[in-house]
Amino acid sequence: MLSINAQRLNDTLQSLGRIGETQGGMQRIAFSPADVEGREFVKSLMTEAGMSVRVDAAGNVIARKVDSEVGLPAIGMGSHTDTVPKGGKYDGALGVLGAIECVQTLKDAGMTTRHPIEVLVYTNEEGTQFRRWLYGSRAMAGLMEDDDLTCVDELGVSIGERLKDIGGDVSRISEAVRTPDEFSAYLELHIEQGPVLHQTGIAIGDVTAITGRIGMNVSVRGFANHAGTTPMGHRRDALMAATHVIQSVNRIATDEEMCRVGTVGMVEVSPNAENVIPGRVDISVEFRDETTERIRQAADRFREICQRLCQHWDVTIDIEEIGLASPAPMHDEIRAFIRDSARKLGFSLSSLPSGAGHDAQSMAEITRAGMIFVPSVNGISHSPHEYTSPEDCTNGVNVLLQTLLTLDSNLD
Ligand code: HGY
Ligand code: MN
Ligand code: MN
Repeated sequence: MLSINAQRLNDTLQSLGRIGETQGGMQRIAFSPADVEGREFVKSLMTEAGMSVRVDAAGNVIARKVDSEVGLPAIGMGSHTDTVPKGGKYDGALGVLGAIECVQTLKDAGMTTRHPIEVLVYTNEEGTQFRRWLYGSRAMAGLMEDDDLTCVDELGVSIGERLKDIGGDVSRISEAVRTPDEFSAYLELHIEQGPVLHQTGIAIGDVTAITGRIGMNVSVRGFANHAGTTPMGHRRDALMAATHVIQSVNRIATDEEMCRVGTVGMVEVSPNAENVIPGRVDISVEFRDETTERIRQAADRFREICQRLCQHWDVTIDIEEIGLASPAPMHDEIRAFIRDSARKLGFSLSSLPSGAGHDAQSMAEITRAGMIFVPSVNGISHSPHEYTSPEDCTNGVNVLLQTLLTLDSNLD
């Protein structure tokens, strides 16, 4: 059975892992010079694998290989190369480099496919910039919202400017939309980013569904005043109120179990001086769950609590919803092919949901999508301690290759 070049895969993973690497972890933030360098490296591998490469208006890198003129829809594979701040080397990178390794392996073996193959590298999957996560894949799936075209970052630079840095063009973003007839299926290989596979000693995960997620920006406004002269009873302390807002996010997900997880990842205090009572606090809030209604119920409960806190602390609390990624079940037919491939290769296998979001949840809107997971050691991810062994990476890419080949011979 055809198998990939494990050494070459590991080499490319380590090479990409050196681009944007810092003492504290990976910093290949979307649109940064390191992101651009990482994209150029990946484009060079795509060309070497015999693919034609282009960048769409949303900045997505699209590599394509057509062996036959029959004109079938493409089989897509891919992921992202941008990272979170202080992130790991495998999140996204494995899916992109694994897909390229499959195409290179077919080329080395002189094998052709009935379907065109596309390898896709999506823009700003993490949403670290502009807080617009799954940006490129949502553009491809026709899921752009107004803010996606007009947002500006913390330096006041517009998304239009940033897209130009990676070859995109916000004025033509509708041209990035792909239609269902262009794809026969989409596969994404990804590290699990959770503990299940590693804890149970299972080699391959067949993903059942990808979690939904709501993101909100919460601004708590009080009144900045002198820390020494303002009596405790006369304060409108935005940070004191914010501590209760933050506690409520945790309580909604834990004690009240209204959704699977709730997280506050960013807090910005203003004016952030030790002798000034904080006048304003900006907080990021996200809730995730397998169903939209539970996500909505958590968000509604959160709004209710914030209303009460306003009165108690004499502050105002503005809640801006900045995005909702719908939960996405993976396609049964594609999942069956993934499980078959894993069994044919003799790997242990289990089916599990994804607590992380992925570009596959955008692609599931336009084609049959499936995801393959490999273990994350101790379930750690979005951290410099993120690690998946070379053997597990190789296993995942071999399952990706076998699934690609069976889809190619069985679909259409
Ligand atoms: O945040 C996520 O779920 C993904 O890693 N972008
Ligand atoms: Mn990812
Ligand atoms: Mn991630």
